[in-house]
Amino acid sequence: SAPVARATRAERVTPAADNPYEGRGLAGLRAWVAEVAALTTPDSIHWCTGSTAENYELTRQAVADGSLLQLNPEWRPNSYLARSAASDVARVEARTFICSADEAEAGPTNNWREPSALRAELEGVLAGSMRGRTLYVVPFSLGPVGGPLSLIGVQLTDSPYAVLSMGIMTRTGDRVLDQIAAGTPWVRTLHSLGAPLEEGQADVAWPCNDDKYIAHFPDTREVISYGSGYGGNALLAKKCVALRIASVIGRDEGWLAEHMLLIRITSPEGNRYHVAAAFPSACGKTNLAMLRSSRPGWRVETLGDDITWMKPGADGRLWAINPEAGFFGVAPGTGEATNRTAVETLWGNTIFTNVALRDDGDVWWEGLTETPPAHLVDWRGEHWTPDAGRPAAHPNSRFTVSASQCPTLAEGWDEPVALDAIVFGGRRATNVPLVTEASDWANGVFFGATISSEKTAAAEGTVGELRRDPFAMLPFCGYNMADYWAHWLRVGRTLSPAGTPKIFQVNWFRKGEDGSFLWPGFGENMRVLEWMVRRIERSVPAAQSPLGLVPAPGDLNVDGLDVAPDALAELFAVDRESWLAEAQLTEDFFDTFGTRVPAALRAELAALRYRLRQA
Ligand code: GTP
Ligand code: SPV
Ligand code: MN
Repeated sequence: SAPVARATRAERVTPAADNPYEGRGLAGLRAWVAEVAALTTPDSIHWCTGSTAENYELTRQAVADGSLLQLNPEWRPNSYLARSAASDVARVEARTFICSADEAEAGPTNNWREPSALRAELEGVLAGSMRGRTLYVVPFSLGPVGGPLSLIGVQLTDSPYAVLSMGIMTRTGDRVLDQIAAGTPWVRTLHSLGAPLEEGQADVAWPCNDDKYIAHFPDTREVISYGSGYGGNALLAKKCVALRIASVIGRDEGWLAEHMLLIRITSPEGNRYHVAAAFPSACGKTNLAMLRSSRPGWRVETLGDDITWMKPGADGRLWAINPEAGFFGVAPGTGEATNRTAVETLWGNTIFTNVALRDDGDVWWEGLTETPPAHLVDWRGEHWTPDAGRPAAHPNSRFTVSASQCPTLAEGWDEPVALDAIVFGGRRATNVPLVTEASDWANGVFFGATISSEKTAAAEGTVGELRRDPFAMLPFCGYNMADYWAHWLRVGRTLSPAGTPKIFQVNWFRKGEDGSFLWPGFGENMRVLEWMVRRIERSVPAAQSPLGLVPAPGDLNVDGLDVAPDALAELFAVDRESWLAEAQLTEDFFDTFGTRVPAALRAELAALRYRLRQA
């Protein structure tokens, strides 16, 4: 097994004394639940066991009360559609807070709030907020229960939808309670929809509140979320714990919590390689994680599609797991031609959110089929025809499904794997080449730190706007981003030279003058992975570009590919003037972090400018 071990309590930075509940076993958990119940005043408390019978009963109730719509079991067995409130469709970054004691520790990219002040504000809104509802206690494990890189927590929530989704996305239930009883440290997360029900008041299908808070207390490893029932705002194990809180724990314990997919590539020779890749939200992680190779003999298997934790092992390699147990994937654009593996994964046992409903009781979204059905009920519940002039599914509509249903799930997927490569990418219509290889770890960290990407529908805001999204972690890093870069550099120094993963940058989204994508993407991305593997194997040399190493002429296999030679040239074109302008923007960006920016990254920027200025 992998030479990685979990930090012991003694190695943890947070002393148990800071947390009045931790280390007291179930008594500590019960004390916290009682305190939250006294504040939020639910009608009842339900301790989730994670059993099939419980899942059945919760689902039955949700269908009965109209919060879930059962799909036609003939087409989609045990599958459901949830339609959210129109105002609650994505992560709310402006209402996401990092409440470290010291403002500078949260850094300029996070919204900081003074912890005790925000705690007091939250106590105000939480008071009585679960009236008329049930408080569910959901113990969860990120990573296999008791695994070497695993972390456990508990989510308290008044949302049955969150309970059912957490049951898919994480390992839940009694076996986690056993861990708490045994004294394992755990993370507290509290979630309220902020929609109390008065005596006799009828409920709505998607309760929520216009006032939202997604608050993180990194010093006490704690999350409080109020007002939203959607995705990363409400399934607190996911972005809140597995990224924002875990990134802080990783900083303190010497590991990394990343917004990355995780795959295994098998070459025609039968050699296996493990690759983690960070792309911003809705920029292709699930698709690459489920890639169907267009190249004979090459195979990709899925380990994870959104989050990867990685820790240096005693052997000098970087060991990785996917801490999740399911996929919360973007529906639009998922079809037979783009991601057949996802389509097959979704055969049943799936919760769909904000997709369209077909007349035959099945689901549909833009891109599932080329031609839309003649009539649908759209994500808002309104009649829809192809001439409606608006999408039938919300652009951030999603599916929630167990990883176990994925036909390409890698054997032993929940065991740690040693990484051979790390990939960074973004959605860039211009400038960024199809693939570039970093010269070393520090150069790769510079790639990660300088990602910019066009905004997508995964968060509220203007779609298409270019923004910096370092390591695809802009919305997910629980501490100062510049300290996080320093941490990456530090982790790199603990790896052995041979055990250090190669780092690459990719961009599947470059566009030609006519506005269409220059690269076919999806299964054809295998060609880029193939080149990476040949580089890992040291079986091909690379060519130099000012940005880094690129495929030597002929080394990127484009046999049988419908890409014109000038399109290929355009995919790798480096416009020095635009790149010098980008370098200036990078400097401006670095300056927002002041002296915390690691000197190694300043040096990388200087070296890039030097290379760009050479004729
Ligand atoms: P999150 O779950 O939000 O973190 O998103 P993600 O990174 O997993 O993105 P996902 O794979 O769901 O892709 C988002 C969108 O990008 C979908 O509409 C895809 O069809 C599209 N997409 C993914 N890969 C490619 C590609 O190689 N080329 C092009 N043109 N589009 C792609
Ligand atoms: C993302 O936005 O990166 C997602 C969806 O994966 S959410 O869980 O809402 O964060
Ligand atoms: Mn994501």
